[in-house]
Amino acid sequence: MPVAKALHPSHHQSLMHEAGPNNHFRTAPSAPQRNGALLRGQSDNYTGLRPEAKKSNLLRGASADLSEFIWPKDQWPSVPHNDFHMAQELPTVDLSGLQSNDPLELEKIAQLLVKTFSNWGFVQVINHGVPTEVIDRMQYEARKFFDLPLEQKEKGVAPTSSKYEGFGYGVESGFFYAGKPWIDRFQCRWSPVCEIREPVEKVFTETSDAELFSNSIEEYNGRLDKLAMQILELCARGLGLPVDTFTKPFNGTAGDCIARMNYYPPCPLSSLTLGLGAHTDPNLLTILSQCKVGGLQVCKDGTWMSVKPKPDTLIINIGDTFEAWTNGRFRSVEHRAVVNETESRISMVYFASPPAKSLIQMPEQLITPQHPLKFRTSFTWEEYKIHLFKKHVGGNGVKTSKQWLRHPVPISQISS
Ligand SMILES: O=C(O)CCC(=O)C(=O)O
Repeated sequence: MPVAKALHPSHHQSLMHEAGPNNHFRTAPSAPQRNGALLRGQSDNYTGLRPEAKKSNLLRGASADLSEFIWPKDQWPSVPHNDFHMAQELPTVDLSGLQSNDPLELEKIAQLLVKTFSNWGFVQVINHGVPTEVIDRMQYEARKFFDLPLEQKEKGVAPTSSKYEGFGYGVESGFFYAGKPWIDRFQCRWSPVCEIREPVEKVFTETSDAELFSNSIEEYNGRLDKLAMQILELCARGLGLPVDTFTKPFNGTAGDCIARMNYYPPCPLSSLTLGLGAHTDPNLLTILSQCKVGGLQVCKDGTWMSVKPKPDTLIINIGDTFEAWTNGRFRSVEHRAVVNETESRISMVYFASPPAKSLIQMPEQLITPQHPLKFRTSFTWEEYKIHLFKKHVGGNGVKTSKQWLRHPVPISQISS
């Protein structure tokens, strides 16, 4: 099987590889060549766009020639969405031992997770306990939602400065990076209070459709609450800490958690744009499932790699808060979403964080001569969130806000 090492954009910006029909690699035309027709047809409003894209509110406010979606050249995807021929693959951990409760099995899984979170910041898990039907139903309902006419979906846009700001249907402008992202979205607060039903009831004309959609979100995310707690316990175990180290602040609740659905319609500018720019997640732990179309890319030691969609597999990644909590033992790693010209893609993302006011205290055992203190020893998610939103300027805002976590002094001594 041919193996190609993905090139970092700064190394080879114009060289693109695509998997050919027989899995051989051929050099794809350069981005301007591939997208030339669209660029030349600038006066021809949105020709070349598929109906799925026209149905999305990503075009709201965009100028007719789509140039707002063209990102700076150094950020053009160097690896296409379906190039999975990487020298290494994101490690997979089998969680079936979780059901057995056998301490030896649990220890084995815990060690694997710790190793993977330390090296990659990401892991794929199988036999995770979330039934296939629950994931499939969620995917199906999400697709049904994004397939609705735009004017219908826009009934679920939260008015700015309402308590739902940033939630409901649509992408808030804060997520603009160096270019406009090719993405459509629905998100809601999942806990402490589930705020899904209000926007959903406005969107669907049939009450039964609203019920089905809301029920599937509740079922899916309820399962992920359980999985998130199991992963946190395994992480503590694997780091040699009391098993409840990372779950204690949750105090039996599901914490402060967001449920998001991303929709990336086919994009005629796919080699010049991104669905989501490179970013790390600010929260504690993220659990993602993607449909059968690839698009998630993880930056492994400076090289972008595509994560191949696999049935029944969930992807878990460490957020900035967990990186800080573990004094950097776990890595919060940059990732992004690339788009493609022919197929729409859905990803469903669950963002877990401890309850806003619970104290996150770095375990002393994680500060050693080999691992000197690099992050704050104590903070609350609320404090970090306030800082994040104050400084938030899209993906770059998250990057600079991350510095706030890197103050290895007690919070009381830091002026914000
Ligand atoms: O769609 C994806 O695969 C990535 C989603 C993501 O990173 C996000 O929603 O923050």
